[in-house]
Amino acid sequence: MTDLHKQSLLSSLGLVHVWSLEKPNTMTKAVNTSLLAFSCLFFVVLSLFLSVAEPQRQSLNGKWRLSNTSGSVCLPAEVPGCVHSALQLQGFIQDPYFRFNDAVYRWIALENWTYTTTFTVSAVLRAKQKVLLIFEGVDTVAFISLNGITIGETDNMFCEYDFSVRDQLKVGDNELRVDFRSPVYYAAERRKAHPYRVPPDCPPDVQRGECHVNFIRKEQSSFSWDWGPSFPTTGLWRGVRLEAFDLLHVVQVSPVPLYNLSSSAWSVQVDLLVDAVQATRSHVTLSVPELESEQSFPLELLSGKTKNSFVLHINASRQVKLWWPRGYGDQSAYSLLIRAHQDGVVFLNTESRVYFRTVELVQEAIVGSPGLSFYFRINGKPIFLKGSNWIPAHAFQDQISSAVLKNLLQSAVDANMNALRVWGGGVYEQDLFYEICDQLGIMVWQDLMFACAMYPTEDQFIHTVREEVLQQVRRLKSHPSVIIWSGNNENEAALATDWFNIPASQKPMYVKDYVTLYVDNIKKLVEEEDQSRPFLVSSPTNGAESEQEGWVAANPYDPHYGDVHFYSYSLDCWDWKTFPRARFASEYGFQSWPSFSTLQPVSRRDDWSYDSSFSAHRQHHEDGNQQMLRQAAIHFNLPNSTDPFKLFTDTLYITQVMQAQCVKTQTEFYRRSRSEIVEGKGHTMGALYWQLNDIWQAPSWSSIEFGGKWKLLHYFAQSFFAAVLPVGFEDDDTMLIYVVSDVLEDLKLRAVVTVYSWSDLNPVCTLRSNLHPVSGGSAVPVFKQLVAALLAGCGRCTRLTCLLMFHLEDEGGIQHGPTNHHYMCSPKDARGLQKANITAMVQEDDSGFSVTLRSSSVAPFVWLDVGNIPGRFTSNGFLMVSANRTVGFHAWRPTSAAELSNALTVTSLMDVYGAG
Ligand code: BMA
Repeated sequence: MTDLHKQSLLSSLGLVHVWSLEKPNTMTKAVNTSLLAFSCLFFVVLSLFLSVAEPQRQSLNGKWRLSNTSGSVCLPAEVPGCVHSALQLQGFIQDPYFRFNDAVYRWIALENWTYTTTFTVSAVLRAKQKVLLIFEGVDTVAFISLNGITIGETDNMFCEYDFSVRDQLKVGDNELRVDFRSPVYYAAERRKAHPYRVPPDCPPDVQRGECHVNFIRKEQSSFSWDWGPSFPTTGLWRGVRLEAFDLLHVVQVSPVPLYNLSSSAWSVQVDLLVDAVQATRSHVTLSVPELESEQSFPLELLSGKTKNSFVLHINASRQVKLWWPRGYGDQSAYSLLIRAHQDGVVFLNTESRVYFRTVELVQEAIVGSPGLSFYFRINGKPIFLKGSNWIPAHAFQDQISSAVLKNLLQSAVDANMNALRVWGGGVYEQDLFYEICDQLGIMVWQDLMFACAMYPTEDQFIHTVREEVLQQVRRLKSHPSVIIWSGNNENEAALATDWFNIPASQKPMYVKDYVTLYVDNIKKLVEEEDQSRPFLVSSPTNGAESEQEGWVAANPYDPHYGDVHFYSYSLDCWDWKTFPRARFASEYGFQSWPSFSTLQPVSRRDDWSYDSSFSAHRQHHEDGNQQMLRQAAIHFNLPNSTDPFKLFTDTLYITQVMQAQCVKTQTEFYRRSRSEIVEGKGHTMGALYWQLNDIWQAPSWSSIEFGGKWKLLHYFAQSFFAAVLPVGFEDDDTMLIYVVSDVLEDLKLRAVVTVYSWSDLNPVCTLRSNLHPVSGGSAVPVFKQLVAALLAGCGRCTRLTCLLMFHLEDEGGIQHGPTNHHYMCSPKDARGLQKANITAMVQEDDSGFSVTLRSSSVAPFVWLDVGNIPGRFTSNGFLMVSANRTVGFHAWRPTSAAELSNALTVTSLMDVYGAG
């Protein structure tokens, strides 16, 4: 074995030590046995050496002990985990999501809790020069002691903590103890100690939550939100481990791509964060072998943590494959190798992934419009962001499995989304979330975790926030999916539009605090750490214009600038004129109820009515349940069954129908506004509706129910986010159809409009527009006709009797994009619309399950439901204008045609109104 072999063996093991062994003497035949003996000796020495030299990692995850202060509750608890999960798992409490248990179990967050574990340390580990005790996530305020000696405190759920504990460790058994303070009492105390009010003090009563969450750095929605319960968690929510080493420990490697426009050259900035036992000067070699790029740099380590930054220039003669958002190209990645050596001996050997892509947030003047543009250019291409907003997938983070994450993110791309905003009231998501987004090409708008509140700016708070931001930016900046940092959710708007009744005389003080936190600290820090993507101070904001106005614009919702959040529950959502023609719509939405199969496991029979105290309890948005019905009643007859259970499930259905149609109308309006300026407004380049997922089983703005079931809205999103989409709408008395194209190539398309009567499955007439050129990435009108002329030309049609179906075709008659529809009246006024008799047959063949439907008449909003059998249909909630239609079903667990058939119900609009 040569020195080289020894080195590569060690380096392949990730070892990091200078070492030497005598070279074997020249061998002769006569010493075959001694060679064998030597080899054995060599491996003994080597393994001895390995055991001494090898850095050691010891996980402290697994079963710990948990107790409250009084000692009245003692139980085993899993780490990572939280108190609620442990109590539930050990049978101390029922499912916290069941009925009113959020209120019943309020006491849990008012207690102080202690986690303890005993672990054994080996002599080898104890002999290391340095041992770090690392907590990957502590939720939240705690004292930590090891063998009775206090080693540190924590106050931020979003920070990783490490403590140097070699001297406190014993060979043999050690006791580690984490004493948590009640987050609710801690927050209240901090408020009391603060010289002035930092609003809001408490959430609205309807949220049934806890107060002063803005005084504690933990998931802000854990004290309740308008879609979520109050479960202020406590626990070790990420892993705990020991890292023992003699030379150094690599804390983090963060490569980010940089592109030099003038020289058209790529480089990779690599930050290497290392914890070293002693100061060392050496060299590090960075390479991207696939791009034949390699460079060496001096490496200087101090004792303790040092960040070294290097810029590796990529060989200009090699073609770099880019990372593209979904729909625009591949998500290419490269391996980056990092090796450090001294005197020819490798002592650091690690690998990371690097992706090449550029992001620009373009805010520039637009001809014919006051204000500034606001759109993302990725790899030089303007890209319309289509998607939604992400909230925590569970109140108890430890219960979010990788399968749940994968399923939700896959559901996002299956609905043709290319972007998600990780909303600022939740958590910085786990690594896996961003890894999946990288792979799927989902662009992430990453908020920092501040939402709907003012925040304190005292030293201790700023200090912990700075550490949080530094750590999170370093952790996430290598992900190409993250395309923007945004400082907070709605805090500029809250201040500008006075959500909290701040007296005018005090406003400057709050503005000063705002600027201190988000601009002077956070923005500065993020920009120092990461030059590879833009930073926006808030969402919504006027962006560059807000900056001009001292970071708090007079109207952060101004559609001429930045992004907009827009909610209106009382105006008719079918009327696109009620929506602001924003540059970028980062939030808008409507509530709906989840389906019965999602509610059933957390409710009882007496809860199954829209007026039950359960239905009121789960609704955390003031007047939400009535708001949904009022919006639905604008266009639909509300369910009127005399059977109370049917009335309940029909009502759940009608809220979903309302939500889907509202969000469809609004999203289509944004998408068709991408190329136009109308009355100075337009060039909309983003539509992210509120919200993708749910935290529990309750009414909310989500398109996916807790558990993963798609609501009607999510099926609609599949169509309204299609790359090529026909959008139909009326402007005064004119019917228009636009082609919205997100594809890069130019197309030539015509609209084909088929007029149907509500009373007949046979079309009344078909109209075809001329072929129109449609440039890649544009929205253009291709069909325009006065409604009266259109109806008259179609013989027996009136607004009340007919509806339009339309799609796009190219020269060769090939359809591009989905078929869409336009109602000329509210379905409740439609003449001739009958109750459809729909039969369904489930079959299984090689390609999976299919359901063949037969309808006796035109049926709007045909909804297939297989109860609690997890999976999704290929389409659902559709308008049926033909007698037959077949849809597929992707099951997420093994099932059978018989099981599906038994569970299947089919509902369409007219089933919920009428006798019975
Ligand atoms: C927005 C979000 C959330 C909220 C949603 C619905 O303001 O940022 O705070 O849940 O509206 O009200």
